[in-house]
Amino acid sequence: MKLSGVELRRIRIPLVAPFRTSFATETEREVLLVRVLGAEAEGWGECVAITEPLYSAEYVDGAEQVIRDFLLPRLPADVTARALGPAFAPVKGHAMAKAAVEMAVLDAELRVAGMSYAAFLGATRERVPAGVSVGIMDSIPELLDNVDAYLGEGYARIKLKIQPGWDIEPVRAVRERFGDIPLQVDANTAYTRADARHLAGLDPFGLLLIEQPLPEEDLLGHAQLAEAVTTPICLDESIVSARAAADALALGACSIVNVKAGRVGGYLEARRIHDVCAAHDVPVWCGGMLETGLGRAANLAFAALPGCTLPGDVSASDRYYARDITEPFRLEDALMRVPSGPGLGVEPIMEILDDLTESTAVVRLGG
Ligand code: OSB
Ligand code: MG
Repeated sequence: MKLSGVELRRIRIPLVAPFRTSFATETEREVLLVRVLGAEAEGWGECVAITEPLYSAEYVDGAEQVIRDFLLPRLPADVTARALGPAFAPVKGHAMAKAAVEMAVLDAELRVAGMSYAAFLGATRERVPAGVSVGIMDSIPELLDNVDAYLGEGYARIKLKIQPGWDIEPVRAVRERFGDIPLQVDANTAYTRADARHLAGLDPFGLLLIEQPLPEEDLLGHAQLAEAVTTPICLDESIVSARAAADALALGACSIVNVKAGRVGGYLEARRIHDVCAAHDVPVWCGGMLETGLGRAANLAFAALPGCTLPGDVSASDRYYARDITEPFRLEDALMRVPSGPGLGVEPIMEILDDLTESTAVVRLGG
């Protein structure tokens, strides 16, 4: 596929409510969108990097610069998503930047081929259950009200963000009020190896998993923690590639894997991680980064793979945004429908998108 140019578009989109994690309180997302302009089709990609380098080393301004200065000049004249891995390999890191370009190229490529993301990835379901990630709140009553509302809307699984000082008590309160619901927690690296005994305090609550308690680099620490607690360990930040996933499993650092295509350089690598985990009978679920409808469409395709046996952080549009940039995704009878049209199966609504756009730059390519 020959491309005439690539548009790098920055939007700012308000969240319906502040989303507080151990590393940031987000009230809006600054999103970088990548639009590839092909002769037969265009394609859209969404970069999941956030404003500041607090989740991982990447951040949105850096991702934009890396795409413009180091990735676009490396695009083959006749580009396919499969060719991007080798073309981008000399550039170290910057998985979210690479993933955004891959997502757009794959969208365009699949539109030309008349194939959906879901079919391309090997999805086996048309609908998937939805989990919801619940931020840190100012009080337990506020948390319980939020969880109550999400359960009422049909979410199949609740994930509580935790950090030191907001962990055992919120979990206890949710269990006491809502009983045996599917419940898990995410620490975003907020603990240390010295917290093993404290984290074992979560064991009596029968959680599905604890996500990323220790720093990204600390695979050995997670393996040691897995010996000290009965709650299954799930890794998010640490799983930066299929090789990292295989290493983590070999070390016993986790028994469940969160996959985010952005974190691992794109959907092709995400699919490889899914396959590594499936070969080890390790459950996978699709993580989220508060994506707009574009990123959500691709996440839903991934969440429909056979190895994604736990509900993902793939919630309805209105959990994040009052006005999404695509037709909103909704819960239908407590399930999310996986897009089936060519490519992502959704397009941005240009009036809304233009309204939210802060800047647009077009890079012309040789083709
Ligand atoms: O760790 O899963 C995470 C959002 C931003 C950065 C990191 C994470 C998250 C979420 C949101 O938990 C999940 C979602 O998109 O619903
Ligand atoms: Mg996480």
